[in-house]
Amino acid sequence: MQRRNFLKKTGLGSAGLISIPFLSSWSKPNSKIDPKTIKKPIRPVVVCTWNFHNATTKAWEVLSGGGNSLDAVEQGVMIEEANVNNQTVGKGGRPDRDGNVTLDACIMDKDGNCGSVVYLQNITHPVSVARKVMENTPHVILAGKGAEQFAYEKGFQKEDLLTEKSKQEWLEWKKESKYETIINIENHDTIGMLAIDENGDLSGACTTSGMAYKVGGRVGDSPIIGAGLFIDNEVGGATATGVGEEVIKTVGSFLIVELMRQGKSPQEACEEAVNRIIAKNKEKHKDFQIGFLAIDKNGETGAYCIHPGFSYSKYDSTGQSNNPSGAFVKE
Ligand code: SD4
Repeated sequence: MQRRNFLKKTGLGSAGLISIPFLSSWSKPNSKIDPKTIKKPIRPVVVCTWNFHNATTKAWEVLSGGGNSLDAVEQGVMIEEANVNNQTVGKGGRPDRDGNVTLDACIMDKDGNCGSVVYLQNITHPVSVARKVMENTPHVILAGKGAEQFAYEKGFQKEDLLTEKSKQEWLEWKKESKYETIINIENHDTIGMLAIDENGDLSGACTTSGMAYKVGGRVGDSPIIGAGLFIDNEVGGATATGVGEEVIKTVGSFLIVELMRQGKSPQEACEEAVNRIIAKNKEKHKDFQIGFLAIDKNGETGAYCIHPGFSYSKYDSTGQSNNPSGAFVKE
């Protein structure tokens, strides 16, 4: 609504129609594009999973200052990695069943370069280690001790990530040691962020401490390129939150980007990805939360989830909003 008003005010709505170069790469050679359906791209723009306003605010600072989308998503998600009150990301994250906080993160740029760390311990900013993997090594993924050693070589400091709060909750959990996912509590708050800078280039990042009290060694979808995050600068990007096992099985973020390439809107693509998961888990899906968030090259966004409660934060030139695109909850 806010954006519509802005477009009206600035005359960028139906009047300022322009052609979009990327369309040429995925439209069929003989297909006719109605110029009336082509809107001026919204840029810069940033979106992230959940209500992480501080994270989108930081990313927006970078973008509105002329910064690129890669710096924006890295610096944006770092806010939550350092936020000890977020018990699903970075420092303060809930530990695995043995009391170890193990982090997963990845980052992907406009050229399809990507870096990822899995099962990383003692480092508050896994996304920045992932970026170093992308930029300073010929590899994509570093795991565990090797990733940690690499981080120290790159100057990252060793820190104890287990806060007193998370420790006490874990000790409480240990009394029963019963593992079950709890919708909207235990698997909540992973941050996946997607941004388009003023050049129209896309980047994304995703970072998490994963499922609370997971089996030691477990890695979720968040650091897996194509599952927790995927970016294609010609088409758009997608990211996921929730039960990572199900997202990995459907390669959810890649699926959404490919569906957008075939012409689906971000909203339709997210719905299709969620519905495929539901179709494979006719009863089981009632017990888990999964949310997808997507953006297309035009800056249009969409989101969908299995249970109510999923939200996302968005920042563009019209300002900041939460759940901006209306209903997206699958009951
Ligand atoms: C995982 N997808 O490790 C993550 C958890 C998550 O909000 O998204 N939490 O499976």
